[in-house]
Amino acid sequence: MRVRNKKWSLEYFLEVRKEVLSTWPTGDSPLLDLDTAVETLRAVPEHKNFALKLLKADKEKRTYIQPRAGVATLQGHIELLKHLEQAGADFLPSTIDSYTRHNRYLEAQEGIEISEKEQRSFLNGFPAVNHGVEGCMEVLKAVNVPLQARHGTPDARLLSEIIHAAGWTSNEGGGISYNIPYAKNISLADSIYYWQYCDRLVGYYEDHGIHINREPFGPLTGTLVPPSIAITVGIIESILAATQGVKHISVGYGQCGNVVQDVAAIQMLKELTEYYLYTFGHKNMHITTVFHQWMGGFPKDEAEALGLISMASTVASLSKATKMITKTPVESIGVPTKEMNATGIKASKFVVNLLKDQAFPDSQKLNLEKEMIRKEVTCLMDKVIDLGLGDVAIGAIKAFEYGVIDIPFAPSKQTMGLVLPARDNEGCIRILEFGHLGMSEEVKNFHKDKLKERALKEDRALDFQMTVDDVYAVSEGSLIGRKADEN
Ligand code: 8ZB
Repeated sequence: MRVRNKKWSLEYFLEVRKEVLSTWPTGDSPLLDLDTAVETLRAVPEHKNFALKLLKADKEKRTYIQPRAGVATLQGHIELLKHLEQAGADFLPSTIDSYTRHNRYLEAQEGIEISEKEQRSFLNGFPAVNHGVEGCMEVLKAVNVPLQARHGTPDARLLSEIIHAAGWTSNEGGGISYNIPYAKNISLADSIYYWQYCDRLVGYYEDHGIHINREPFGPLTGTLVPPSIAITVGIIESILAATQGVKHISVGYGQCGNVVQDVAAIQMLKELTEYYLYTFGHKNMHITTVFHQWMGGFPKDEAEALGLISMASTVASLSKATKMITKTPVESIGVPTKEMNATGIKASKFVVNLLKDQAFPDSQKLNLEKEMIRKEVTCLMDKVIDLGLGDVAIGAIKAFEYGVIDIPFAPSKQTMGLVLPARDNEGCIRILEFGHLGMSEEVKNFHKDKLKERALKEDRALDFQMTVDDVYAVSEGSLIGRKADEN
């Protein structure tokens, strides 16, 4: 197997780099010379450095806010980001379009051209590769907060080169989290290899004294993903990144809906990521957390959507997540206008500000959820480490192959797809069908008992229908997809 969790040698990295930069004309820019890029990044002021601003948020114990946003043209994108900064975004994104995510730069180019002609975006994001280092630099120059690329790209090597050389100091993604939820049949070995490259690039910059943040995509499919599965993937990707020299990592998590479970998950996400990194020999790491506002189906009504956004903001604040990714009142429709995007930011920021001096209190219930997450993650990580004989790259690939790690509702054939989640009587996400998931009998029994409690309460069968009802429940105004008469 060609993928191993070993740091790439500089020679090997530079050899592959030549090939990567030759795949599209913008890879030819003199700004991609590594010495030049180091100088560019060194000149980025502290307040526009993603990693450093996150450290500040972490110190202040505040939850900073970041939207998603991206359109096809350079001018349109700059205007959009300025608008969102004005609305209160602490960090800015550039959401990358779907053609670029699949390395289809020719079609992205056509998208830019028609968008310029028609004066509206014909792409669902910002095609950073086509705009090149020079274009991405203009975007950074136009704003006063740090910039990150957010996408869903299995092979983001050229994209990563371009954004970092332009001074963007964060990149979202990972070999698992930007494959399984986003692609149908790209091998995990390939996507892990591509992301080792992206991480090695960041490692190169860190070796030259430049701090760049990396963020595994925590929510995965965004649909009833049990917290321990999401956290395990974040830990694996953090270890893979740290091996390549990454120092600043934000691990993410998508809101599940039960407040206690969500707070427990954010706390354990940080604690367990730090624990495993330390165990694997990575000492001076900077770990922060990201809370994603509800990633499942949204209510159509804009006021209801804002209610959901405000609830998410409450939980993110109380959990002390370092950053929160916002949604908008038109989530159920599609890509938001800049005005709607700003509305989501303002509502979120208002709640976060009100709650900035409060934290969720310790309780027995919180501790129980935290301990369950610890047990579950330990089961999965033990299996991954065993399967890879200590190598988490090999272990992760095998774990997915055997279904020992399995992500529900994914389009990818690279995950078994046997796991079925459902909510318990208080709305915590539990596991109804384990498939081959590597959990202990103790864990399985806990989940079964919790789900039985709910089935009993509703006088219904414990079956797939429960999962289906739960998938749609939030968009219809309840957390738990109870039998119709109990809603
Ligand atoms: C996995 C992320 C899905 C979310 C939003 C979707 C959804 C996608 C854009 C965007 C603003 C864009 N999203 N592309 N939001 N501008 N270009 O990502 O609406 O909430």
